[in-house]
Amino acid sequence: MRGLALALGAVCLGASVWAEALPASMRVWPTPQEASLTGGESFARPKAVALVPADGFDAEAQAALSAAFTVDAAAGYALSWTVDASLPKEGYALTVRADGATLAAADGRGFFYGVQTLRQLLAAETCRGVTVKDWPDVPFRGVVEGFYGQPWSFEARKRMFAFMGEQKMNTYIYGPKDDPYHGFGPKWRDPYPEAKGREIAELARVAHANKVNFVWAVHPGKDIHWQDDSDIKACLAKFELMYALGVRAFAVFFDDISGEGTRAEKQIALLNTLNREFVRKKGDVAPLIMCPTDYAAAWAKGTYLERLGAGLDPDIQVMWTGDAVCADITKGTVEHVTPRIRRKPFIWWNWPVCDYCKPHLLMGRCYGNDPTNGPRYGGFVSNPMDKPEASKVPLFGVAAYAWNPDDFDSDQAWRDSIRRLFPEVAASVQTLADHNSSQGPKAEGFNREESVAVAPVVARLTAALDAGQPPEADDVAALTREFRRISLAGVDIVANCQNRLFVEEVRDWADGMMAFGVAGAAATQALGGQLPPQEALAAIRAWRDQRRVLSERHAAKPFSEGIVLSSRVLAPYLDKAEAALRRMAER
Ligand code: 14T
Repeated sequence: MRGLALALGAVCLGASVWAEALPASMRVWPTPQEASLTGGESFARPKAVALVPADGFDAEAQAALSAAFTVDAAAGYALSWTVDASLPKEGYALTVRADGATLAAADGRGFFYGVQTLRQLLAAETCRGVTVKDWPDVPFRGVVEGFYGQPWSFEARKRMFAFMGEQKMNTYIYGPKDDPYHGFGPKWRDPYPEAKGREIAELARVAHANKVNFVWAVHPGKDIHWQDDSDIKACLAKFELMYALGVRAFAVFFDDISGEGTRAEKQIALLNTLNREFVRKKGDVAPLIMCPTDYAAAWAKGTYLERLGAGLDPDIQVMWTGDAVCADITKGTVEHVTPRIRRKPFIWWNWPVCDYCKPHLLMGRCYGNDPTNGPRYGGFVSNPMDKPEASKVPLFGVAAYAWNPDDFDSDQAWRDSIRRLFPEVAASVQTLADHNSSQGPKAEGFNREESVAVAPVVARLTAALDAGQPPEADDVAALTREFRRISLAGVDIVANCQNRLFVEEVRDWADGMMAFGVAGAAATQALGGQLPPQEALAAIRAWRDQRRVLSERHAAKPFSEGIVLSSRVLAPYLDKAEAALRRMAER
């Protein structure tokens, strides 16, 4: 929409313009496709709303409305709603005036999303007249719990579904590698133990209450045998069990396997049977999704994808991670895969997953995906960290990108996500996120940016060190200040953050920030001649000792390793500074 927004300029405030023009307190995320201020006086936030007509409104939309406002037939502020079948799927048209609001949509999700927008527009104490026309550019948007390691907890998933509904994400795919009943081993055939089955039923229910499709994935390929149809029957039987628990969406994964399970023709036969004998016959089940064995261009060398493309029923969705396992989703990678699989790819984006770089916290901004790809995607889901609350910062950006890729403002989404998720400690969480986003060297071509604001300062300081020249005083002051910010941010988060589940997840990193920041500030001051090198070396030693303790503490948790802080810019700087300070101390 960007070009249009610029062309129409003053006539209609396009979405990207409007995001800047409105106060942060009135900003809507994900950024709507079309929005404009309608002028008129500002008005006080209505606390009570009368729904007109009172009956027949989408049940989940009504629950969302009741969560944000007092819904009362006698209230002076009316929300009038009508069905408009001409509006796009999941889209809505919303007008907010001083004396009331109108909402039109073609389907339940449209009404639900309209209410989510209304809630944000009326969040500030003073409101303005606005009209919004909005719809998603990508039909399926969400999360694939598809990582190795500690699966998310039952409680964490339910909280995630509420967050996803607010962010207009409609798809959650259940596929943790370490749930043996999902598969990736022989147990995929077995029914869940009763208590686990009840949890899945409750998860499906809570997902649906937030307009999220709960997609249950099976991963049968590690030990599947194709000699007879017994494993096809086993798969159908497992789907029936999951259906009985309330699951209405399914996927089959064939990633990260070798041997028999990888055979394209056999996979096609299984998928088409599930599609024809189960999905289509049920009538109330969402389109089947499959993750191919060759899910990235780096893997896909033979004719496997072409065979899937020709053989799979056209209503089966096929996943794709890009040119590599972890990669930016470029126009090129989508254009590479689309003709091969003969359908739009359903993107499995491997960010911010950290199962391959466990000591790192990935809290950076969402960036790198092509803004024009929206119409080219069948779906877009993100594989997150094993830390669900911390993942909400990256996922907020993913939700905004997937809803409206060409109006996506990466930096704004990142900063707003932190302000909205952690209002009482936003500056400190921003500092944590500023310096903890890189996966370290293991990410190869996909290493995320980190410490962006101070990176040039660090570059100048290390260049001076290498040249044996004294550092600039301004650089010393700026970096010292940033290290001090870091040392206080961790303490602030642990002491004051109201989301204690988040604190639990990031505790070992946050606890390290004090000693790390003190060491960095001391080292920088010593390089600037403001502190004896011995004192800075002692602070660095104290940080290294503490990191060992915190790493051991963290590694004691299941599936965990140690912790690493600020691996891309600041930790290498500290190593370099330490070596230089040793030489200074010896003189
Ligand atoms: F299914 C795929 F799209 C996929 O990404 N599979 C796994 C996934 O479970 C994991 O979370 C992700 C990130 O580590 O990458 C895939 O797993 C791999 C990838 C590798 F390149 C496992 C080992 C590898 F060598």
